[in-house]
Amino acid sequence: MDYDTVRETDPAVADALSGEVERQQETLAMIASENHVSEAVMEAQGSALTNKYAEGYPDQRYYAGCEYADEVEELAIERAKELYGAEHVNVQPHSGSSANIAVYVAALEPGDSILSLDLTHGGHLSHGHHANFVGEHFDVTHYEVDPETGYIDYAALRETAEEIEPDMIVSGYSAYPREVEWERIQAAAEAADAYHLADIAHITGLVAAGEHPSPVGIADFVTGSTHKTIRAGRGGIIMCGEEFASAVDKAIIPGTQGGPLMHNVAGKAVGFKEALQPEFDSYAAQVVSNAEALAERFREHGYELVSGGTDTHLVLIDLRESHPDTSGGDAEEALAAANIVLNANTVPGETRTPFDPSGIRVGTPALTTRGFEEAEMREVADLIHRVVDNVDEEDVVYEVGERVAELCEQFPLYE
Ligand code: DSN
Repeated sequence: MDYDTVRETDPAVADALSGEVERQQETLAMIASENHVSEAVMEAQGSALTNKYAEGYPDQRYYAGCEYADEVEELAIERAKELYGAEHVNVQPHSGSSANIAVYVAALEPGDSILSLDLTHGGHLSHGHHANFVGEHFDVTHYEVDPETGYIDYAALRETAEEIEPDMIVSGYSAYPREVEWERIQAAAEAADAYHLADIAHITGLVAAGEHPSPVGIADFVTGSTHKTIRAGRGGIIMCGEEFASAVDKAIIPGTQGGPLMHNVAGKAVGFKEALQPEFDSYAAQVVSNAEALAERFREHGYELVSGGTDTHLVLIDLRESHPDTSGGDAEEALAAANIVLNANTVPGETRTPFDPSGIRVGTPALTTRGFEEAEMREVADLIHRVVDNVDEEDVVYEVGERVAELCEQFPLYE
């Protein structure tokens, strides 16, 4: 990946692109929403389809010359249906957030009410945070996790749903380490006569591989992003029953988007094909085992984990008990200096600010793609612990960085 052709035209950008490949090669990507796609997915995303306008849907486009765009989109849809068992799939959302917005447009009127998880408890901006367009245009109430257990408080959720009778309940989360009980949320939605949107952005790969129960066929709408655990390149997806197909398709185009990013749709098609192979199931199982190994080792080091552990690809560490003088931001910065890249994250009952919260979120999808297994994950937990224990000790950070460099060399990317 030398970007020689880019270099001929634009050495500055070529340097940045090569630098990014090197950065990914030389760092441990532990941001739970990130992954490393295959070279095949990248090639598809960098293809000539970037030139093509294809507003509309296969065989119903507003432009001529869409025969290959149609082929690629049909393949992406067909494969997504096979992966998830969905009746209807739209692969055009530019991102998970765009997918959510389209669902709101398909099902709600401005001013309608949404019940969703609070951002600091693991929700997402596009679920109705007040600083987001969704929070501004809809009447949003938040549910929370149980402060004692860190699990979704399903009983309180249902109580709130029955009390406020929202038009939509949103489930599916960005920083929630436990399995989601879709049926219980669906029951609350039915009791309140509300739509149910399940946003599986983080766990698209786990759901596809059967490592997490699927909300498809339970919730009215299922959205996701395609670049996280599913490793199908940047973008979004919407799944629903036939009864909502037309509303969802119209909400994407002309409702909220113009021309689809057909090169990204091609990446999704290739990534979905990869996810249909048996090796992907082993990958997804390893992602979860690796997160469990990580969680166990953190517990051995005395860390407080939100919900006590994980069933998924991520672990959320609350530093307040174990390291009261170290913020999530301090930890993120020191770890980045040691080439371990993760993000500071709010935790339930947050007492600091969202800019420098009390936790760190750690994910295993990208390291698992590199070939890390439980033994390596335990060592990574040890390395993180050494840095978090010594955020101001440059020598320690340097030593950890040296070991990270060895691990990265041992598990190369994009050879
Ligand atoms: N930014 C993503 C995450 O890190 O969870 C969600 O879109």
